Amino acid sequence: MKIMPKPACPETLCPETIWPITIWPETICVVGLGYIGLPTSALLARNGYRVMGADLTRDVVDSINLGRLHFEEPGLDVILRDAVDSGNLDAATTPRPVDIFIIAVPTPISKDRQPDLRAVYKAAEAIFAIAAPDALIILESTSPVGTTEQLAQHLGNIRPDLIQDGQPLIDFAYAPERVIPGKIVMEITTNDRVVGGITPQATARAAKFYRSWTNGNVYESDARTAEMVKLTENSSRDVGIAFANELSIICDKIGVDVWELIRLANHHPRVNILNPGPGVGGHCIAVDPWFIVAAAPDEANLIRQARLVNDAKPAHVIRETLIAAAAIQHARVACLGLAFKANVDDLRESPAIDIALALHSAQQVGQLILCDPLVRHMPADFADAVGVIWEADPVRAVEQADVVILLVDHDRFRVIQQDALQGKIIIDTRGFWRKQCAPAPILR
Ligand code: SAJ
Repeated sequence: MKIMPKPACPETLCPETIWPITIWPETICVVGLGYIGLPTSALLARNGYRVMGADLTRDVVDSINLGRLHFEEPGLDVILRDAVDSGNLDAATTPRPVDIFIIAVPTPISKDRQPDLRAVYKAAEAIFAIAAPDALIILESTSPVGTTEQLAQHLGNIRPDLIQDGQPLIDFAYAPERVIPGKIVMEITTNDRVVGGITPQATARAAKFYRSWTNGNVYESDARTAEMVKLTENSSRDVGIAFANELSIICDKIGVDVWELIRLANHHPRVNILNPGPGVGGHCIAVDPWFIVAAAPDEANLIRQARLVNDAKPAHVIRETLIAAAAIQHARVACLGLAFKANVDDLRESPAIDIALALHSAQQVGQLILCDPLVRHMPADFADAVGVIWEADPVRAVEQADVVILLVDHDRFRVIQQDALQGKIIIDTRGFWRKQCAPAPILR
């Protein structure tokens, strides 16, 4: 692998790459090469930065060094391959000393719904061990308010030589990622950013860095506010989805078509209701609001309630499906879509998986057929499930079913013709067919 020498000035053109780009003098290390860290690394490399990525998983590192993506994300495969071929990006299992470190590791919640920051601290400690004075450490992982300040305090425990007059010699800033899976390449480049350092100098440095390679506005604040901005964005969306999900349950009870209801209500100039679904999945919206609840349990009542409403939605879908299945002897139920949302292959925290698992163990279901054209194999959750059919082709999945439950609105399901749905019970949790055709073949 070619390693580009650190250039003397940012005007140098890189002859090795296909991009007519500027080479930036600062070197970057991104710790955590998942859904955020890898696209960030590849795009930084494309923008002329010399980037090394660090990830604990050997397979991930090996596949990146071969220019291969280890998850699906539109448009990223080519960018990654070019970044590696250019010599601007390589990966290893441990970080190397650089000018700017970015932490992009997962921050899940524990069983008792407390933020689990072990990966952040592990990444930070690996960085502390090698960091030089004047390094900049940017935390991008969604984190509870105060985390960036706490990391700066923790530096003294690992590297007392990097503390002078009680202050860290390293700059620390928080700059949350805000990109949506499925559109990551575009959104990393164009979304506005909020950047907050623990000092004005750290804020200014981090802001300058993001302005050098992204096109959106970069808004400067302090670390605590930037941390809360991120949690607020995802909580706002969760509360909005909870409202839509609650409406859908109310509508099922009172016999109103929720999609028609929302379509009409949204014609009001100041109403914009989101879409109901089978529940909220993914590793962000279903998790981050709990960080606010953990910090202010007596105050965060609406935020907690929204989480509970969204978490309860899969049970409602299961109930509805079992009522439908009970009307048919040995009912064959096809679940269309297992990912946590449309057009991604990501199964993490997917309500569709929970629903499919519950249907598999229900006696009303004679045969369960699973279909997700973006997920290549039967998910591991069903490894021990006897008698479940994995069907890659949505048309064939529908053909075999008495009850069709649409759990994810993948574009690939558009191949299913209206005629194919005739005579079947359709449970359309996303309003997929409602949104794209009239009259809709909804039977509930
Ligand atoms: N969903 C609905 N109804 C809707 C919108 C979404 O049921 O109207 C469901 C989806 O199907 C999915 C879940 O909510 O199960 C979350 O999907 P999403 O598209 O709302 O969000 P994520 O988790 O893919 O990404 C979110 C984004 N946050 C916001 O839109 C405020 C993204 O910008 C963040 O960067 C990301 O979380 C993150 O990493 O925090």
